[in-house]
Amino acid sequence: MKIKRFTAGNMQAGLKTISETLGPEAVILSNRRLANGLEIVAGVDEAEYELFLESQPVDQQESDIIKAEPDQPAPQLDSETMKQLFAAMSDKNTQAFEPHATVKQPYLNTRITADVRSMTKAAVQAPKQPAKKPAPAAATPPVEQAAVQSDISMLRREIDGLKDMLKAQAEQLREPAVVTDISPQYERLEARLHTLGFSGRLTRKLLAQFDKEEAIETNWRKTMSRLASAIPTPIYEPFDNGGVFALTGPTGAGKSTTIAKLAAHAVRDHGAESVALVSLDWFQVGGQEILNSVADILGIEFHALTEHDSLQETLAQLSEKRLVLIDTSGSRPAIAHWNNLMEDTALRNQLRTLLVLPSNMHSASVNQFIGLHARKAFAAVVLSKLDESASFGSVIEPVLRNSWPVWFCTTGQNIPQDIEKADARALISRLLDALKKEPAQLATAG
Ligand SMILES: Nc1nc2c(ncn2[C@@H]2O[C@H](COP(=O)(O)OP(=O)(O)OP(=O)(O)O)[C@@H](O)[C@H]2O)c(=O)[nH]1
Ligand SMILES: [Mg+2]
Repeated sequence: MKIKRFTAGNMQAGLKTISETLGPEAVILSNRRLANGLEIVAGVDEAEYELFLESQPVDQQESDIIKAEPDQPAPQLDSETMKQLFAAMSDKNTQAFEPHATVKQPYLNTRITADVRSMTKAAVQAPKQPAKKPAPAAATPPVEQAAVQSDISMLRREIDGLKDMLKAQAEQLREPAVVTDISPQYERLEARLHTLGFSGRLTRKLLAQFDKEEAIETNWRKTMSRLASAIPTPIYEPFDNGGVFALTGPTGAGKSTTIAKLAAHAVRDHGAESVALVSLDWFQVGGQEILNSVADILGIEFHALTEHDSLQETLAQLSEKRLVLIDTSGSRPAIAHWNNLMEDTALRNQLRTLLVLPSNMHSASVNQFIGLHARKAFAAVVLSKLDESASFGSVIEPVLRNSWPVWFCTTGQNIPQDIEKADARALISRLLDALKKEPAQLATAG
C-alpha cells in the first residue's frame, strides 16, 4: 500500500488533494487536528495507484509517496523494571487469569509478596507526564469560547465527513454481488475465503471485483488489499490523549486481562499516578479481585463499585487521571445495568466504550451480544485471543458491517506483553497464516 500524509485547512480540501495525488481509490487511514487545520493520512492499494499514475501526466511526483511502515514501533516492554515486575508476578498472572473452569482465588492481592509490591511501587511512581487537569470553565473569556465552539462544530463536520467515507467504504463490501460467470479460479478464491471463516455472503462481496482476465494471485492480492482497506485501524496510539474507557464484551472475552495489559502500558508510559481502574463487575464472585491485585501491583488507584455506588461520582473523583479504565461484566444483568447507566447523557458523554470480541466468536453470537445493548455506540473494537483462532473471518464480518475501528489485538494471556496496537495489514497477514495451515487450499489454486 502507498501511504501519504496530507495537511489541509478542512476535510473537503484534504479529500480533493488526496484524490488528486493518490487517485480515486485512496482511502483515509486516520486524521487529526492541527493548530491550523487537519493532518490526514491516506493510502491506496499499489495496483490501484499504478493504474492511477498511468492515467496521469508524466510529471506526477512519486518521490513524496512513502511506503507503509509503522510510524512508531509497537510498544516493546523492554524497560528493565517492567520486565522484573512482570516476571515477578507471572505466576500470579497465570493463576489469576486461568480459564473459567477454575474457581477464582479470593483476594489474590493478599498473596503478593511484599518485595514485589515495594519493587512495583518504586517502579511506577514519578509519572513522566503530569495528569491533565480540566480547564476551569468560568475563566474562559467569551471570545475564546466562541473560537472553541467554532472549532468544535468544524471538528464535528469533519468527523461526519469521515464517517460517511468509512460507511461508503464498508458499503462496497455490503452490496450484494451478482456473480454471473463463475470460473474455477473464482471458486478457488471462494474456498480460500471460506477457510478464513468468511460467510458465503461476505465472500461474494469480497470477490465482487474478481477479474477473470487477471491471474488468480493478482485477484487474491487485490481482494486482500481491499479487505485491509476496509478495516479501520489507528495510525497513532489510541490512548494518546487519555480519557475514560469502559470495556464491554461477552463473558470470558478477555476484558479484565486486556484492562490489566492496557493499565500496565499506561503506567509504563505516564506513571502510576495518572491511571485508575474502576470495576463494575460485582455480578460474579471474585470478579473484582483480579483487577484489585493488578492495581495493587501497579500502584494505581482502584475502585470496586457495588450496585449502590455512583459511577458518575467515582469518575468525578478521578477527573484528574489521564486514563481511567472501567471493567464491566458480560452477563445479561450487568448489560441491563450498563444500559440504565448509559441513559444518563452526562455520564455517557464522559466515557467511550470499547467492545472486546474474541476472535473465535461467530458473527451471529456477536450480533446477539450487540443486540443486548440499548445503544450500539462503540468507539472501537479490541480483537482478543488472536493466538487462539487462526481464521477469524467470522468476527471481522460484524466489524466491517458496523465500520468499527479495531484499536487493539490481544495475543495471549501474558500481562502486559500480549497486546498490540491493531494494524490492518498485520491482521490480514495473520489471516493468511491460517491458509498456510491449510495447504490444500493453496495447492488447488494454480
Ligand atoms: N489465549 C488467550 N487467552 C486470553 C487472552 N485474553 C484473555 N485470555 C484468557 O481468557 C480468560 C478470560 O479472561 P478475562 O480477562 O477474565 O475475561 P473477561 O472478559 O474479563 O471475563 P468475565 O469478566 O468473566 O466476563 C482468562 O483465562 C484469560 O487469561 C488472549 O489474548 N489470548
Ligand atoms: Mg472480567
